[in-house]
Amino acid sequence: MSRHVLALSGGVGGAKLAAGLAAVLSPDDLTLVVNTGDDFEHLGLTICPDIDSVTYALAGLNDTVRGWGVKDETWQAMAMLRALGEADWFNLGDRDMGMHIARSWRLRAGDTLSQVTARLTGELGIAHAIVPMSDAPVRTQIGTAQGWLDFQRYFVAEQCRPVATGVRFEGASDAVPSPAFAAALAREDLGAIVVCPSNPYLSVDPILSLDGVRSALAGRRVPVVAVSPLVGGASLKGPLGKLLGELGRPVSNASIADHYGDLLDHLIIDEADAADVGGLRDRGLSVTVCPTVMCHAGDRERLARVALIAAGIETG
Ligand code: FO1
Repeated sequence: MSRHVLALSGGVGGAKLAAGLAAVLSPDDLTLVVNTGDDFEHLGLTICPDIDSVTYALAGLNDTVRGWGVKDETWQAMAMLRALGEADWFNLGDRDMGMHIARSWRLRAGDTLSQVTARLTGELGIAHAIVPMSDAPVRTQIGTAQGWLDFQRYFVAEQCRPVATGVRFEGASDAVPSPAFAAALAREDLGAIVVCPSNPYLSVDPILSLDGVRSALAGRRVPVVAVSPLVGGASLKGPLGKLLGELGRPVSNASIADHYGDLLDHLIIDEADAADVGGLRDRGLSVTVCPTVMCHAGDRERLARVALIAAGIETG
């Protein structure tokens, strides 16, 4: 039976649905492919913010108030770095720092990002496959009046203030999907693709930009279901609304649907945007309207079940 689910996720919002999918699907039935376009080298460490967000969410370690990093975090290493005059624009908690140290030395010892991620998620007791989109470096950059800014420079250091004139994914066209991503794309029992409620331009596009991914997804002819990251015509968190405006597109579910284009079969939108249904159906899309804000584990699981029902996957 075709019941394997391939989910594409970015960080914070995507990680919540990823955790919901992991709660309702067995490890055999789910591959979580995570954006690595936000990754960067900082203070000698390789930081993979979206892999971290998904990992911490599945391990129950995520800080739900801050939205990123580890809960009950302390900041002693950061205070010492500051005292030593090192860069302090990017905050690394003590426990989080352990993750970056473990990842960085293993990468330097020659393991691939896939191998390191499998090891570290396993050590945290996660049975589901969290896989980087690629083992090759891909770097999201935002075009601004100051030139192209690396993603974390734009997002954290500049707080998304510069007007965006474009987005590019350095290295994507030469980067192939990671082995586990490629294997999931080729699985005989692939039943559905779920696009988590991550920023389509900044978090999902890097995945779709990898060599051969768009055509492989389209070629599978399985339902592609996306959860819109918009709620009430605005982004819940992050720069999506601002970015859409700056790129000359309306902040609406129509823009999300247009962006994914033919790839998408079904869009799940928030009940606050129920008025969008007619326009989306006129584009030939199936639409589900439901609450999409995920505050608690129950919300995440409920939305995961809605996405799986839309994709025709039984969850028992
Ligand atoms: N986001 C911030 O807004 N400020 C930070 O200082 C920051 C540090 C950080 C450290 C590790 C990590 O895994 C994520 C971190 N994030 C921080 C979040 C991250 O910049 C973004 O949420 C993602 O890149 C967007 O998905």
